[in-house]
Amino acid sequence: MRTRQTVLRCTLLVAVMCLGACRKKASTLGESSTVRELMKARGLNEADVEAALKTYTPSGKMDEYYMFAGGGQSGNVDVIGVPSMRLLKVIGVFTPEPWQGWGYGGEGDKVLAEGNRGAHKLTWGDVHHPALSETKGDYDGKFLFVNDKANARVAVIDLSDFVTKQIVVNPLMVSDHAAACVTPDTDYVMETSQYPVPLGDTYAPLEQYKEKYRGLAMFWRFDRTKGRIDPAQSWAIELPPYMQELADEGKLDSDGWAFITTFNTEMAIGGTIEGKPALESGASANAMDLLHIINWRKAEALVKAGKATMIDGVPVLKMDVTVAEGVLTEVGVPRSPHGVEVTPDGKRIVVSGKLDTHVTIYDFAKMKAAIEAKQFEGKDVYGIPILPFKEVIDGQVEIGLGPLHTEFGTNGDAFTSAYIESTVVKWSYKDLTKPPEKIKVEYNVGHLVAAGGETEHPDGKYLVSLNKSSLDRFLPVGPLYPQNIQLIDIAGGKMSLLYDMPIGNGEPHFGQMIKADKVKALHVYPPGTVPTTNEIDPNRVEGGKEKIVRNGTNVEVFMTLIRSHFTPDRIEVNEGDTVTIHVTSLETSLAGTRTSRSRPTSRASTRSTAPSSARRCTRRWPVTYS
Ligand code: RUQ
Repeated sequence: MRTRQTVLRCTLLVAVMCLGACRKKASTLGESSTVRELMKARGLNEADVEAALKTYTPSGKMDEYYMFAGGGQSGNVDVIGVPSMRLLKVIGVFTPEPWQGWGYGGEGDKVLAEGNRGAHKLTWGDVHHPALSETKGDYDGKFLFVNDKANARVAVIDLSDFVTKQIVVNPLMVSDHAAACVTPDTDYVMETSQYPVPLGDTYAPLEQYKEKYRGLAMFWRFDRTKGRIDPAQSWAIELPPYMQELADEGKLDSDGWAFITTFNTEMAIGGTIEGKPALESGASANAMDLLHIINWRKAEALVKAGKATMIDGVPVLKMDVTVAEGVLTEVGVPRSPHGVEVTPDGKRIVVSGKLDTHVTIYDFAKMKAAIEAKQFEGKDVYGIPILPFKEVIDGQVEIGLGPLHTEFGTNGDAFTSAYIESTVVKWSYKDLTKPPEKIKVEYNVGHLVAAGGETEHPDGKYLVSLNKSSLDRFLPVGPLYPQNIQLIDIAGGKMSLLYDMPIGNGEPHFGQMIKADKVKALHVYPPGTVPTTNEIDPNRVEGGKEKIVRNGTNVEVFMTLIRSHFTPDRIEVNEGDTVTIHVTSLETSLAGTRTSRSRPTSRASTRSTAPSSARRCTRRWPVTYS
């Protein structure tokens, strides 16, 4: 306690000295008393001031990390600066975004349209799990992949301009959950189903659930040079109709493998209104559920060898093939598992069971040896071999009530969210006997995200707890509370809470945090660039060459734009004309709009207020005139 107070006093003193230096005055005790008065007036204690000093980011100073948070049912992605927790951008993905013209007559319409399910136009999504692209198991800052849980879709966002470039629709699933997750070099983006359906666009009554319904793991091939998923090179693995929950890809020792939790091995189908047991209780009857263990590298070879069956245009490895070839194995996991995460060294797999108070740590070497030796303790109803649970685990650690997800720090640190008791629990995957440490979070944490926390080299610096409720944390805004995402310092010995950020739109389900200097965002586009394709628009126009071209009732306008100056600034058309406006932004600099800053930085001086880009919109001209 004494040492802590000394540290805090020193921190305060440093703050006071900084304050003094900024004012170009010698530090005096008078200023120190100003800080004390401020603390008193605002009811702050020393811990608050310490937290403030660790997060306060003065005007013009950049954050150390980007956090990309899934925007939940708002269907977009929130970009947040860490440690300031300032919202930097909302990336339009599955939902039209009027302020940035996403889905309002520009090229973004085409990307959104790629995401339609046949004739069914989709204008929203449920974004759960962002995954940053990786090179050799570490985030490379190039791409971000997100899923739409509600409609089984995956989107590709380019981090050179933070624009969504592609949406792919999974033809074999109606909902996904474990997505997106990437292989260590981003060869594949994995998406697994949550709620099983009969494969191949067919119908079967729920009574035929066991025979006809199936889960699926989709391996979307990512073409890095094109920056797009290549559906033609993608394939899938058929899975039993247990409800697939979450997944992770192996790395290093476990590279080439994937792990998927399942929670309805009972294959319950509910039916409360018919007097049958509720789906929830039916799906929680077994003491153990199952983890799928997939040798995806071997599966890929089987697909190339022609062992897959085409269903709705996707090569699918059916269960009889994967079982016969030893590609699909299972192991028991304690009741209703949720998260599964591979440790940074790739040697262990951590599974949390919602209805179990422990995390279970599996040893990949033991799993692999048992698979090779065909050391199984039985088979499931589909003939998939099951590994002996006790033989392949390292052990279990008591976490608390409702453990959901785990992220990693340095030196074997692991952080698990406990939903029911609203805590983040730190433990060691290298020393399972080390007593866990807990920090309270407000309230009901789902996911958590640590800086670099899913890579081979986590940073061990910041952790964000993504809480689903906030109750008494913010000014009341009616019965629907904002979510609360809380920044936690994990760099010191003990975890400490730094900051609360309310999220007043869709629930940021999961996030990924990357060192800011790894992301090389463009400051300005080459003139004429179409943001959704990064190609130069053939309809771009140079300054001075603007024109209006009439062809019958079709009118094409070739327009330039610099800030609020449009050329031409007047377009005359007839009622019933179809007007297409090609807009080329010629804006290239911020020089004219920069106001004086207290802290100019070299980065800011080259910034542009608007990207120089081409945008096209076609619409029927309004038929009413005033
Ligand atoms: S999981 S219900 Cu991310 Cu905890 Cu979706």
